[in-house]
Amino acid sequence: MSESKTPPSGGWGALKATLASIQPANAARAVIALANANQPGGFDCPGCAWPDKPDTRINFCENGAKAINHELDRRLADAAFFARHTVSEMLGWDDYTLEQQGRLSEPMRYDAASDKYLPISWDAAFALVGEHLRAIKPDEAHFYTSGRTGNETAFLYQLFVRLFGSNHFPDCSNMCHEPSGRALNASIGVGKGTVTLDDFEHASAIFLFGQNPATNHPRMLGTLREAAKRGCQIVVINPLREAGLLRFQDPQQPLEMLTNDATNIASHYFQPRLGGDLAIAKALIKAVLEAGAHDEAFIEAHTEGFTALAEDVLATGWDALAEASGLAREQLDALCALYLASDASIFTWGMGITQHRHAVATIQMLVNALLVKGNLGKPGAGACPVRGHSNVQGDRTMGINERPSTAFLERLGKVAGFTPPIAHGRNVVETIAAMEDGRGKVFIALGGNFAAATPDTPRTWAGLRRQSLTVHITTKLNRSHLLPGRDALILPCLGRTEVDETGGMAQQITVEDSMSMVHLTRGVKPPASPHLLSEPAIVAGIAKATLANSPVDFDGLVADYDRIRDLIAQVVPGFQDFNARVRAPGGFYLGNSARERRWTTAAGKAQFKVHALQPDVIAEMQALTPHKLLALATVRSHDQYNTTIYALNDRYRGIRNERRVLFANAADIAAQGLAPDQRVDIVSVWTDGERRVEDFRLQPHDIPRGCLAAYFPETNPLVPLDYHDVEAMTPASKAIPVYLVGG
Ligand SMILES: Nc1nc2c(c(=O)[nH]1)N[C@H]1C(S)=C(S)[C@@H](COP(=O)(O)OP(=O)(O)OC[C@H]3O[C@@H](n4cnc5c(=O)[nH]c(N)nc54)[C@H](O)[C@@H]3O)O[C@H]1N2
Ligand SMILES: Nc1nc2c(c(=O)[nH]1)N[C@H]1C(S)=C(S)[C@@H](COP(=O)(O)OP(=O)(O)OC[C@H]3O[C@@H](n4cnc5c(=O)[nH]c(N)nc54)[C@H](O)[C@@H]3O)O[C@H]1N2
Ligand SMILES: [Mo]
Repeated sequence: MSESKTPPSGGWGALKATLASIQPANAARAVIALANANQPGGFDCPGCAWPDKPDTRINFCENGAKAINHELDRRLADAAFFARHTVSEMLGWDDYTLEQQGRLSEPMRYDAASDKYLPISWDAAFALVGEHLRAIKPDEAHFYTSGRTGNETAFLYQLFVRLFGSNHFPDCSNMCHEPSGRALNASIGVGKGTVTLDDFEHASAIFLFGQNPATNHPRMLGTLREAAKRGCQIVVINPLREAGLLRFQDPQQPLEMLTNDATNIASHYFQPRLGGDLAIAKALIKAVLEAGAHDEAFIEAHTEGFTALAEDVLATGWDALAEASGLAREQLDALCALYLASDASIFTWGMGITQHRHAVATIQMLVNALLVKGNLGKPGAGACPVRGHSNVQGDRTMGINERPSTAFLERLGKVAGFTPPIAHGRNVVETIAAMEDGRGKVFIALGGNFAAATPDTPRTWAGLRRQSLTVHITTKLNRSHLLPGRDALILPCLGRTEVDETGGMAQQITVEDSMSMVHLTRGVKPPASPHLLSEPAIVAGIAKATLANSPVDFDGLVADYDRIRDLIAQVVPGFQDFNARVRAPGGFYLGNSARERRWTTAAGKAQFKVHALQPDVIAEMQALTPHKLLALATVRSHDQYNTTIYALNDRYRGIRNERRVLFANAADIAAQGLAPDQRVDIVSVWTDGERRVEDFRLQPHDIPRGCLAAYFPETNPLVPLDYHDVEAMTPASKAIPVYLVGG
C-alpha cells in the first residue's frame, strides 16, 4: 500500500514543520519548553489526549509542538492593541489573523460606546460577573467548558456552578465524543475506552474508524508503527484516502530518519460512504454469526440481548448492507474476513463516527461486533474512542456534565455541604437555542471558542449578542471575544506551559488522558504577562463575587491545589489518596470495569443493542430540492487545532496556502458540469430552509462518489442546529446534505 512518490507522514517534513512553528525570537524558550513536554516534572502536552509513552525522551509531535509554540507566543494582544482596533474591525479578520495577535495579557471589558475593549482590574471584573449573576435566575446562565482545562479547575468550576444552582454545562464534548460516552455507558456500563497502550502491543488487528491520526494524534502513529512492524493488521475505514495513514517515518526514531526509511501503516484501506459505518458494523456481526465464529462462552456468561441482535442481523441481507455502507460486496467481504481472522481486535474511532445523526447507534453496533467475538476485557482487544482535547475526558470525570448522576451530586453535596440542583442542564445545542430565544442571559466560557466551534453560526452569533454578559476565560484572541453581549469580559489566564505561583507557591495540576491515566502537569515557562491569573484563581474570584454565604472556602482551596485534590478524592470515585497516588512516576490508572469484565449496567451484563439500518439523510432531503444533493464532511486540516488556525497548509492532502477548499470525486465534479479548481458556493438543505457559504475551490480527491469534504470552522454556517445525533445531540457535521453552485 506504499505510495512511494508521496513523502511519508511524520519524518523530515514533520521536523521541518516543527522548527518552522517556532518564532525565531522564541527559539530558546521553545526548545526548553519542548524538552519538558510529557516528561516527569514537566507539563502535559496541550495538543491531544493520546497517552504518553513512558521512558521516551522526546514525547511530543509536530502538532503538539505547534500547540506549545503558539501558547509561548511572545507577542501580546494587550491594552495598547485593543486601543487600536474596534471589535467590528477585528470581526472582519480571519481566524488565522486573530490567532497571530499573540497572548491576551490583562483583563478587558467591552465598551459599547467606543466598540472597543478597555482595561479593567481583576477585582472590578469579578464584581461585574457577580453583579450580573446575582441579578438573574440560575436557569438563565450557561457555563461552557473546553477540554484543555485541568482537573482542579474543572472540579472547582462545577462546584461553583452547582452552588450557584445550575447544571447548564454545555462543553466541547457535546460536539465531540458525547455519543461515545452515551453508547458505551448503555452497552458496557462505562463511558470510556477499555484499552491501554499495552493492548496495542498484543492486538492481531486494529480497525481505525473515522479518524485521521497523522494530523490529529500523531503520537498514535508511533504506536501503530510498532504494531505494524510486528505484523498486526492495520485496517483503515475512511471515505477519504488520508495519505498520512499510508506510510509513516517516525521522528522519534533516528535510524528511520537518517535512512529516510518509512513504515507502511495501513495494511488495508476501505472507503465507505459518509455514514456507512453502521452497516459495516452489522456486516462484521453477520459474517461472524454465519461463520459460527461467535464466542459462545463469553456471550453466555457476560451479555444480554444476543438472540434479538442475531435475529435482526441475520434478517438483514448482504446486498442491503453493501448498499448502505457504500462498499462493493467484495470489499465488504474482504473487510469481514479480516475481522474473522483476527483473534484479538481493537476498534478505534474518532469524529468520522461520532458526528452523525445515528452516532450512538453506530457506536453501539461497533460494540456489538466486539462483544460477539469476546473482544472486550482480554489482552489486545477492546474499544478505543480516541479523545480530542488533552483533558476532555478528565473534565467529564470531574463533573463537567449537564446530566450528572444522582450519586455524584449526592457525594458532592455531602462533602461540600449544600444541596446541588438535580434537574438536568442544557448541552451545546440546547444552550444555543436558549440564548437565541432569550432564556439565556449570561454566558461564561472556560476556554474554547464557542462562536466558531458550534453549528449554525449566524444563530450562535445572534445568541451571544443577545446576552447581557459574556465572559471568556482564555489565553488567545478568538472569534468568540468579538461577539460581545451588552457587557463583556475577556479574562486572560495562564497556559499549561507556564509556571503557576498562585498562593505564593509553585502549583501543579492534573489531567486524565484518553486511556484513563491521571498524572501531574507543571508549567516551566515564565508567564506571558505578570497580569495573568491561573484558571483556578479566576474561577475562585468569580465564585466569591457571586455566592453569598458559600459553604466552600474558595480562597483556601486555590492557595494550595492539594486541597482541591483532597476534595476531589472525597467526591470522585477512583481518586482516593489522590495527592499521594498522583505523585508516583507516571501517575495512576483509573481502571475500567468493562476491561475487567465487570459490567456496571443495570442488569449487570454487557448489553447487545439492536439498531435498524438508518434512512439516508441525503435521500430524505433530496425530496426538498431539485438540485443534486451530496454529503459534506467537515474536517481538520493539518495546520489547525479546532478553531485555531496555525497556518494555511494541509501537507498530507497536498494543499498549500488556502483553506476554502472543497474535496470532491473527479467524476462528481464532471457530472455537475463543473471543473477542477472552479470556485463554487456550498448550499446546505434542511427542513427549515437553505444555508450558504461562498467561494470554495474544487479539489479532486480520492473520495467516493456523492461525498465531499471541507474544513471547519468555515463550513459551520452550513450545519443546521437541529441536525444532530438523535440521542446525544452531537451536531452531525460529518454528513451535511449540500448542493454546489458554480461561480
Ligand atoms: N493537530 C490537531 N490535533 C487535534 C485536533 C486538531 O484540530 N488539530 N483536534 C483535537 C480534537 S478536539 C479532536 S476531537 C480530535 C479529532 O480527530 P479526528 O477524529 O481525526 O477528526 P477529523 O479531522 O474531524 O477527522 C475525521 C476523519 O474521519 C473521516 N470521516 C468523516 N466522515 C466519516 C464517516 O462517515 N465514516 C468514516 N469511517 N470516516 C469518516 C474523515 O475523512 C477524517 O479522516 O483531534 C484532536 N487533536
Ligand atoms: N463543523 C465542525 N465543527 C466542529 C468539529 C468538527 O469536526 N466539524 N469538531 C468539534 C470538536 S470535536 C470540538 S472538541 C470542538 C472544539 O471547540 P472548542 O474547544 O470550543 O474550541 P478550540 O478551538 O479548541 O478552542 C480554542 C481556544 O481555547 C483557548 N485556550 C487555549 N488554551 C487554553 C487554556 O489553557 N485555557 C483556557 N482557558 N483557554 C485556552 C484559546 O483562546 C483558543 O482560541 O469543535 C467542534 N466543532
Ligand atoms: Mo474534539
